[in-house]
Amino acid sequence: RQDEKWWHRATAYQVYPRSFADSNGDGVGDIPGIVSKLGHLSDLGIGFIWLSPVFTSPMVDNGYDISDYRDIASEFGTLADMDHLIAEARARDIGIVMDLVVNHSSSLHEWFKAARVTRDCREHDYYIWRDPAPDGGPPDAASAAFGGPAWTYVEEVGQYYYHHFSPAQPDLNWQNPALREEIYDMMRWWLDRGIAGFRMDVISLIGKDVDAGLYEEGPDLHKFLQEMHREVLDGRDIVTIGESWSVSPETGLLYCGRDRGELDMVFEFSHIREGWHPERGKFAPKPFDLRGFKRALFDWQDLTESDGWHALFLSNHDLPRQVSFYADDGAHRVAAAKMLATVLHLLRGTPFIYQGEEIGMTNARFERIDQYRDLETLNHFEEQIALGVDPAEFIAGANRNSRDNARTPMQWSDGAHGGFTSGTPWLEANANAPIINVEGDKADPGGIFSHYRKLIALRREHDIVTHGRTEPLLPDDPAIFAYRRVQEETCAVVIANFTGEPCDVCMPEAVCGAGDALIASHEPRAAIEPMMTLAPYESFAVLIR
Ligand code: ISL
Ligand code: CA
Repeated sequence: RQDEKWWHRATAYQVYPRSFADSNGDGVGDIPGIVSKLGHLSDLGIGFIWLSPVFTSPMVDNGYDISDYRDIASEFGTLADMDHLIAEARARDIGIVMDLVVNHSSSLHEWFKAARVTRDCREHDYYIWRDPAPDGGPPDAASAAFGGPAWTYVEEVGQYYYHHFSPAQPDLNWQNPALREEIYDMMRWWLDRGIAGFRMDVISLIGKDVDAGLYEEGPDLHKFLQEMHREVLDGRDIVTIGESWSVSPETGLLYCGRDRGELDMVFEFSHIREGWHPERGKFAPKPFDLRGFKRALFDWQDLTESDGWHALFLSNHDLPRQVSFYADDGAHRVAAAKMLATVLHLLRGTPFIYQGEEIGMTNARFERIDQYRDLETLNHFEEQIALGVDPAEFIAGANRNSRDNARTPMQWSDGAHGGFTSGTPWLEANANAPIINVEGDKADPGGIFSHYRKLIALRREHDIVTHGRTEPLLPDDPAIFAYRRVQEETCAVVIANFTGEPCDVCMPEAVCGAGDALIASHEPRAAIEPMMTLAPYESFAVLIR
């Protein structure tokens, strides 16, 4: 295939450095720790790592607040450590994709430090400033994503600056061409060090027009992405993934259409939002509806069938553990983890695994607010309690959807703190680390790791997994996730029971037939029969020629 890129056939793995592996016992994961675990990742068979931010940062938002884009946070290591990681990964055919956080910087970045003392410097205009309202208050009523107003006043300059996230994350002014050139130059500097691409944090926000109240997918978004492509990305064999909470099937191909000259794919969240309460947000409970979830994923399969590309994921560092959120982290945990992997990895696109997912790590189940570390959870707790919400109800919601669920230390062994650190971890390890850990799971041929390894190999070995068309099956079934992939005369049928009960499935005649077992969570199945009974969370795929 002439137009095939390396990342079409690769599976990605997200490393959240703070929680991955601590090499020096200070309780914080680091780059030498990642290097020490590359064997685990190459065993799994992944093609590239998405590395959450490792740049110099005061860590108000765990590195999504960068104070020096050209250096490494001292708690994570040095630039030399980073170069070493890039080289060691490359030696195992693994690319390193870095996290580009350029909607905002840290308030401790040199640019902002200069910008906040006088209006008469180049850097002042690198940020978004507005005069106070006539009453001295903020220019408008916009609120910030992590709580409180989106505007903060700075005495010295007599103006407010805009921050979509916390006050420690002032938004960069993309309208300023000199600022854009600073960013492009920094991107080229990293690419020249040999990285394999960028994951672009909240990139859909950079074209905003704050005066018009347009933040997501603002008027200049695609103009800037095209400029970035021309200035930095064009002609390099890299991969780019933009994060967008607002992208829809209507706007998806504007980012990743092949002739657009923008990005290769986008992380879109419509399937994730299906699990959130539409008005009360992520901390309020809502029953999961498989039909809406399937519709969201199939819509994107459809959208990317002949243009663009689908970034496939259920988990990341901002989301709960998938086995806890969508399925069962108790009695059926192993089958449930395999089922989620099967349905996602056999879709068309590039799958992203979040660290620990490959062994079925679960939500944290903390009991007290002081066990949490994430500013989003802590700020929302304050706000909600002030509004009269019962603390126990909030903790229940946080146990379901707090970002810290994904951030507890990686569970490597049954040792103290899951073998993550010899010291005291910055966030408590999950109490189930003695039972759920890499060593234990890998020792089991029926374990989750080995299931992931097979799925990753299937994508590399079978053209149909990489390129086949996707046809939803039983779209209205509330319990079964099924589809088929089709390429010329060949098809692969994927069927999964999304429930903890045995389930009878009635398959359309046209997709039935005998073939080869591709993968199975229970007894291998080599045929699709008109009537089948699936065990709780059973999943499998059959290749029919
Ligand atoms: O986590 C969220 C849902 O509660 C989002 O609102 C989140 O802030 C959004 O996904 C943007 O995320 C990205 O940018 C943030 C950072 O905190 C996240 O970790 C990052 O993935 C600000 O840089
Ligand atoms: Ca450390």
